[in-house]
Order: sequence, then structure tokens, then C-alpha cells
Amino acid sequence: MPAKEIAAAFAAFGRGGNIISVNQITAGLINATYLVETDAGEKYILQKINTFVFKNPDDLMENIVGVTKHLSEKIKAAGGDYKRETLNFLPCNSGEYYFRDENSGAWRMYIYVDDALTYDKPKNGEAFRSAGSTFGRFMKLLADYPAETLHETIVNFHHTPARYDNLMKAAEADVMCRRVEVEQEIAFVTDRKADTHRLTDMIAEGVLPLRVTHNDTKLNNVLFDISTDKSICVIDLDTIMPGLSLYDFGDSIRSGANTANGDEADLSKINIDLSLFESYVDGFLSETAESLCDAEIDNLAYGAKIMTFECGIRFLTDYLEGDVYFRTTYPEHNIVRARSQFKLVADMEEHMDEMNAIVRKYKEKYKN
Ligand code: GN1
Ligand code: MG
Repeated sequence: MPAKEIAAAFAAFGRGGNIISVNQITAGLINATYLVETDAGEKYILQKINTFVFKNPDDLMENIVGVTKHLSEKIKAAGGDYKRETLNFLPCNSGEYYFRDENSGAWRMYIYVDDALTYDKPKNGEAFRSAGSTFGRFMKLLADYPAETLHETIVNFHHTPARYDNLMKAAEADVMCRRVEVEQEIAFVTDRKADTHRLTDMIAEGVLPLRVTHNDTKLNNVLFDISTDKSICVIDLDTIMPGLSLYDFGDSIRSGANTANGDEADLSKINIDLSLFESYVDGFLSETAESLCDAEIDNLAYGAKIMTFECGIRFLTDYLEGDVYFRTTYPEHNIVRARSQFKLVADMEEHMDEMNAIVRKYKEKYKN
């Protein structure tokens, strides 16, 4: 990214000070994120929104600003530190919460939360337990947010049947001539077609309620305090929309309770880590058990499988479509990611009884 473009975007927020350093943060797969430091001793996160993914930055920022203001109020009322426990977005000179540059790029900026880190893998069980309680609390704090005011920033984001259909279309079109390499993975998905609509069916039947959820709760979307190692703040708020508690629980398990990285090529290294799974269940239910209904709690483990399955479907689709969505660092990256997700799905299927037993244990502990 040219320094000039970053400098122009930074200036548009009128915060003063001269930039002394810009460091790109590459943990996220969608937006371009920069840590900007000024000679006034201030640090900011400046982000170029991926407008291929998020087509309407007005709607996106309206959601995020509304939600973070709501969180701030709740955190203040509870005597917490709103500067560390939620993100604080800054208006630009026009008063809007994002800036359109001359090439139609959309930029936003928030105050950097200092002395905090993200992890792709949990440091230990206690850290993962802490992430579970932070994501659980996040959902709890948003329980009274007016869900009807939220825009759907990505249509059908966790609509697994739609993800399945997209995969079938991509396989049919086969624009990159890659289908021949992935017949086995496509078969893995079609074998599980019935799984794709179980959650949407339960929504339609009124068994599972929609809540205001984050929808992208991978472990590196929560900040950990450097000194206490406790998780403090949920970040990456682009996909806050009405969704299922199972989505938020499930995506954390997918990303954090894997014995390997999400793009490990050696499938023998990829398994569900039941001890980490238990830590997360403990943290998450400690905050949410009272407010979740039985059907939600009883399907948490299944939700972890579905989120992993859906993510694999998305990586596979992107591979077939020519890597247009997720940031990749080598040509096979998306297919390696898809295979790793599917291996994790297969391992979860083998351990589903144990996962359900763990959930029951903490349901008994925290519900009533
Ligand atoms: C993306 O933005 P990031 O890297 O936190 C994606 C998630 C996927 C994840 C897979 C808006 O999350 O849905 O689960 O990559 N976010 C969006 O690593 O598509
Ligand atoms: Mg992220």
C-alpha cells in the first residue's frame, strides 16, 4: 500500500500529529489493517475496508458505531474501562465514520488498544476459557440491542445451504479448471448435504432463536491484555448481524480448539483438542448459560461442526473461483485451508459424543 494513500486517509480524520511509523497487521483475511503511530504519542488502527466483501460501507459503519456506542455505555455502567473493553471508532473531518479516498477506497480509524495482543492459537486452556467468557459477555451485552436496526452486511453470511449452492455453482462453472483436483473434497461436502440445512431448519421451526451475534469469532478477533493474559476486547465487528449463538460458539471452536493451524497441510496433525474445547465451553457458558435456551446449549457441539464445515465450503468455493475472496499467500492456500477444515470436521464427528458430554457437564454447572 503506497505510504501516500495511508497518509491521505490518516489526514482525513484530523487527529493531528505526524506519522512516525506504519505497520501492517496481517492477521485478518479480509480488510487491510495498519497500526499508525504519530509523534504526538498516539496510536491508531487505520483500516481500508474491503469493499468487494462489504459493498455498503455506510450500512457497515452504522452497525459498528451503533454497537460500539451501546457497548461503551454498558461497560461504563459496569465500572469497566471502555477504552480497553470495546473499540472506539473516530469520525473523519466530514463527520462520517469512514473516509472515501480519490480512488473510492473506504477507510475507517479507531483508537489502538495498547498493551494487547491477538493469538491465532490459544496460549493455554485458561486463555481460551477467557476468550469464551469475553465472546459470551459480548453476546450478553448486546442482548437488548435493537436487532431490527442492524443491516445485513453480508447477505446469507452463515446460511449454510446458500454456501452449499455457491459451491455447486463454482464447481459447475470451474473457471480455473481446478475441479479435477478437488473431486474428493466436493464429495466430502455432498455426503453431508443434510447437515447444511439443519440449523436453518431449526430457525424456521422456531427452535433456535436469532440474537445479535458477532458471526466471526475466530480467536484472533479478541484482544488479550499483555500483562494479565486475559481476553479483554472483541474486535473485527464487520459481521455483527442477527445470528445464532451457535455461530459464535462454533467459530471459536473451529479456530481455537484445533491441534494445528487452520492452514496446516499435514492433515495428521489436525484434530479437535477436547481439553481446549472444554475450557472454551466453561468460559462461554459461565456467561451465557442462564440466557440460552436448552436447544441452543444442546446443539453447541454440533454448531462447532457446522461452522467448521461451512468455512471449509467457503475456502473450497474460493479456490474454485480463483481466490477472489480470502487473502492467500500461495496458490494452493485456499485448498489447503479447505482440506484442513474438513479434516477437523471428520475428527469432530468421531468425538461428537465426548463434545456433547462436556457441554452437558457445564450446562449442569451453570444453568440454574
Ligand atoms: C475471515 O476477517 P477475518 O480474517 O477475521 C472471514 C471469516 C472466516 C475467516 C477464516 C467477513 O475472517 O468468515 O471464518 O476469515 N470473514 C469474512 O479464517 O468473510
Ligand atoms: Mg479478524
